Amino acid sequence: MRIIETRGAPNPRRVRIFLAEKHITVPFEELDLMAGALRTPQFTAINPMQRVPVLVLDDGTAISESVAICRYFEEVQPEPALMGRGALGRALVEMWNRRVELGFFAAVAAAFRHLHPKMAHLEVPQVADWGEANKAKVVEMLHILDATLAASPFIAGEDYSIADITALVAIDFMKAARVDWPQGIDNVARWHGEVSARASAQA
Ligand SMILES: N[C@@H](CCC(=O)N[C@@H](CS)C(=O)NCC(=O)O)C(=O)O
Repeated sequence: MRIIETRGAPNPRRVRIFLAEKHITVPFEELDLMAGALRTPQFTAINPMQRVPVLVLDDGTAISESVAICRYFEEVQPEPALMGRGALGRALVEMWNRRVELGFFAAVAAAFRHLHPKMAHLEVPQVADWGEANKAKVVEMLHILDATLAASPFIAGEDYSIADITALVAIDFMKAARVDWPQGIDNVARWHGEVSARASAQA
């Protein structure tokens, strides 16, 4: 088993944090996405989406999509539960992770991909207006997260979950995406300090 990744990229970091929380060790293989290493025929055969991370099992089965990789490890090793407990808990974690991933992480990524000059060769066409529009979506979602975190310690409730991992990685990627930290999100700041202090955040 191995995970193919690019160390500095945000989606692989989601999986590394998830694994660190579960104390699971998996060997990593580094490919440089900025140098075009995901566009080769060899890698395309592993993941036709040409994206990392990819978990490659010993029988050659390739699992891409960060949440699918996390789901695999959650099933293999349920504790500590990072994707909720019971019908209600799992539904709430899924709801929040999808909100954070589709409404927040994707917006940060779009701002980065459509505005950063170093992404011009990978994001074709780069649409600057779309990048700018997504900066506003990032700020909007941060205020939604702030209201949530006013009422609970973690995004999906009482327990740390994959939704916190997705949000942490997205927030930390705001710097590269050149999205400024807005005023008035003190609850997000409190939560960010706490989740950043967990050992897994260094993974
Ligand atoms: N939905 C995928 C997204 C994966 C993704 O976009 N990965 C980025 C790195 S963070 C990538 O491989 N980019 C390569 C490229 O844009 O060519 C997931 O959840 O894993």
